[in-house]
Amino acid sequence: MPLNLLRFALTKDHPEPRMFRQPDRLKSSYDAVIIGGGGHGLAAAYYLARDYGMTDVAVLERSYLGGGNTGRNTTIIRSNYLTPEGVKFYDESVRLWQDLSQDFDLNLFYSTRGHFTLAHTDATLRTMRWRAETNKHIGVNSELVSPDEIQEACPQMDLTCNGHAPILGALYHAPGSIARHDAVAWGYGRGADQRGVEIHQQTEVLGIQVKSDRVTGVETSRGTIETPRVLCAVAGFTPRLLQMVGIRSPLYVHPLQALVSEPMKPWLNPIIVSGNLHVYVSQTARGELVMGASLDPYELHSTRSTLDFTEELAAHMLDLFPFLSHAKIVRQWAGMADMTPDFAPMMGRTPIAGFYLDAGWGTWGFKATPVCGKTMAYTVANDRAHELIQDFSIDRFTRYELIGEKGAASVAH
Ligand code: FAD
Ligand code: PYC
Repeated sequence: MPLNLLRFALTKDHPEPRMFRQPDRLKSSYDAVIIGGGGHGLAAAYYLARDYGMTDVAVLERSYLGGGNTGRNTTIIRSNYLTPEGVKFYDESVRLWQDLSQDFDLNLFYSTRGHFTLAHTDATLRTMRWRAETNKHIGVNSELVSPDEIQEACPQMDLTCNGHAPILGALYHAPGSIARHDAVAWGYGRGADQRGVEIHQQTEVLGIQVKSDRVTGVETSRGTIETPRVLCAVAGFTPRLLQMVGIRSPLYVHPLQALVSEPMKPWLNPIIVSGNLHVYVSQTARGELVMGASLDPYELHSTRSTLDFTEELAAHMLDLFPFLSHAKIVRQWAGMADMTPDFAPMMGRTPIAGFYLDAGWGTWGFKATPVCGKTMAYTVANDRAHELIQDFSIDRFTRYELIGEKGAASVAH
């Protein structure tokens, strides 16, 4: 171990500044409280402070920053969705991602790789063509490509999939990217903190006070806070928080698992997704293969991992990449995905005045972190839904105006 590192470890005074302050007490009131210190809550805090000068804001996190789905996701960023509402929304997010490292003065390892969604059946190919046309119409770079073009971009792939699921083509989305998830939480957290927002970790919201259908405060594990505005950005915990304010929603929570291989020399540039095989993979700058699959097929509020998942995923990966049969898996984990029936988010104002919701992010919300922060900050500051999220309001379910995004939300469900 280098001497400097040892010296650093043994000294009590660590001179490096922390990413953000750790205030030792909560105030008795704030202009706004954000529940959830994941990417979405922190991004909203950052834009509230930066764009609207709202700095008397507390972010309350029951555990540690980014420890929820933000730090558990596989970081695929893209805008090749199916519905015009979705494509426009995610496209704005992809635009915002471009400048984030510079805005934060922090390397987010944003890396544009190109994204292939493989089609192994005629039906899938038809959906890919539909997506490509919707995307192009809105100005998003997506196109249908042939097996030869896939093979050229990824010579290691067995396009017959061991003979039992031959690849017929793919949707190719050149802007598809990956990034470093923890750094996104740290960047937004530090930026919010530098502008005066207070970030309180190990602070769980246990109750939300409502009088005459208006939010008045929150009860936390460290005391009660008065506030006229609460933004709830808690992903897989959303049903519990909605219960506190008596709002019903059609959300259901399923585990979503992922795993990572040992580091290897770079061989895979693009991101590869196969809905038919229920598998996807990308290679990080460190050389690890990050892999995932579909949701676990039952509702469960838990982050446990299973051997079933690993075995199935490995089998499908070997269909695509037989040469990986000796690769080692080094870590496995799960997050809790807050799923909506139409695979689109639930965002904006709610029937409780001053209570705002950023939820329904299921398996697809990391890429939306910047645009959610921007649009939710606008919504909280103006008490009016930003135009990009108007179609995602929670009352669409009572109006039966769903946004059918299932064919494009992530892998297959
Ligand atoms: P989180 O990051 O989960 O933050 C919510 C926070 O709220 C948590 O830190 C939690 O501790 C806190 N909290 C909960 N209850 C309370 C309370 N009562 N009081 C205080 N704090 C509370 N999306 C993509 O776009 N691309 C992908 O490739 C992708 N891959 C995924 C892979 C996996 C395995 C998983 C699980 C998800 C994936 N997602 C992906 C989805 C994405 O991770 C989420 O949609 C996104 O991270 C949600 O961010 P968030 O800030 O809303 O939630
Ligand atoms: O949203 O692209 C996505 C995704 C892939 C895997 C999980 N989510």
